[in-house]
Amino acid sequence: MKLFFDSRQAAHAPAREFHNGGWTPYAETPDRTAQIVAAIGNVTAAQDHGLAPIAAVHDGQYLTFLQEAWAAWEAAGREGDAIGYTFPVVHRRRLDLTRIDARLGAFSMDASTPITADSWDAAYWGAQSALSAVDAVADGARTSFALCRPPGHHAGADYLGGYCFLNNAAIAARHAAARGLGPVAVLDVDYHHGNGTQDIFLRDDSVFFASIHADPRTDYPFYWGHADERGEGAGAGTTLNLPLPRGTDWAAYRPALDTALAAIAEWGAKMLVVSFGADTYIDDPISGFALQTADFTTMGRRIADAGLPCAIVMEGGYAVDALGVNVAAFLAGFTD
Ligand code: SP5
Ligand code: ZN
Repeated sequence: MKLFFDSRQAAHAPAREFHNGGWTPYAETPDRTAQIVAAIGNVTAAQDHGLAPIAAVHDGQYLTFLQEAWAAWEAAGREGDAIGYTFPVVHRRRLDLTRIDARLGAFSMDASTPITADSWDAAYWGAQSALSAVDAVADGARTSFALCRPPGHHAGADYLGGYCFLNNAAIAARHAAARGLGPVAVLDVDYHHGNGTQDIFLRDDSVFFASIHADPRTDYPFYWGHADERGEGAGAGTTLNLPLPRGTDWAAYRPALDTALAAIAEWGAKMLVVSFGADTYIDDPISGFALQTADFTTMGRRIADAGLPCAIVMEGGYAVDALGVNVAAFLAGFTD
């Protein structure tokens, strides 16, 4: 299976994040990609598709903001990584404010996703990796893997958050549909709910979104991923949320995966984009599920057995020492 990656994705390295009222070292580190590359090897360079397939998902003003934010932060004389602190949760009016702090707030869902000088390039090339993985499937591969970093599933059409800037899974899904591979379903098996992907496709009946994740009553992102969110308008019924309690092990996880795969088959998907997070691992430092390394192979095999061409995009996973073996274990389920 081909692994798509560009070394520019590793340059994004925020120092710290705001969590539970204090600063803590940033969990989403460049070492994550190094561990995965070391475990899997054989990197295929991502091809540059330009901005158009990214702009097919993301708002133009948001993309401009992402490209300008670091320079504006630096010009304001700030030290360290750019981060917002005021969020227009009630009135998301487009006031076109120019102060960098106002813009950071307008385009963020949290204060734990700092922007550095290298963030735009890293996110851009992560998206190109996802697009290249879709191309591999369009060109006949059964399965391909995009080592996306930074991850993507918390980023909405016009907001960053949860360590994510560009929604790689959504960009891949739209590109797959444009290449005639659809109808496309996105299956999100990261520990956290993929709120950005859900938002992007909430009213869109052309993409089915299914997510298995920690109950948002106890876990980030709290305000999305509850079982009663089923899609809206034309997209009613094309979103499926399967929240599970902390402590969930494979025996409890498997029925939810079967439910998601059955719904995807029933809907009539012809192509699958998998948002894969290894943060469901028992030793993940910021998460609370209890999957073992061998369970990832079983999970991969069950997804493969659904019989759909599949582009896998990397999301979370913060037990860095085990990340390479866990990703390799998941991918092995597709090839064993
Ligand atoms: C892609 C993804 O998995 N994003 C997860 C974002 C979760 N953010 C909320 C939890 C933050 C916990 N941060 C602990 C940092 C320890 N140094
Ligand atoms: Zn996650």
